Amino acid sequence: MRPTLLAALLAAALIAGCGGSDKSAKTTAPAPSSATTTSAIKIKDFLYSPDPSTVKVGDKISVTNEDDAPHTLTARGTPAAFDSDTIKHGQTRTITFTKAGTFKYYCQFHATMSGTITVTQ
Ligand SMILES: [Cu+2]
Repeated sequence: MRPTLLAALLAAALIAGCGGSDKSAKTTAPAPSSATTTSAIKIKDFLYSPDPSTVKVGDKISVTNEDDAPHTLTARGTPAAFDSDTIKHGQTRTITFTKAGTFKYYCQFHATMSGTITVTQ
């Protein structure tokens, strides 16, 4: 009886398989391209934007200060992994990122200003 039962089950499975409406296979969306990287950070109203941001090792970011007060974009830690130096109103400084990792940064003039940047390989 066992073989018969198996055959019956197989037949049932085949019928079920054939009878179904055509469920087209779900097309898998292509993986999103690697996270968009930041090429510019704006400082306005004592805020860094965008924040957090992402770059790749070797990338540059231009930092523009739209406030009247001077600012910096300086990595926390000693020695700082990067430092824009003083950016006055309307000025732009370029930072090149040479070390991978996630870095917190701040403004040397305004302790409340801070941000995070991730540098990927
Ligand atoms: Cu500042």
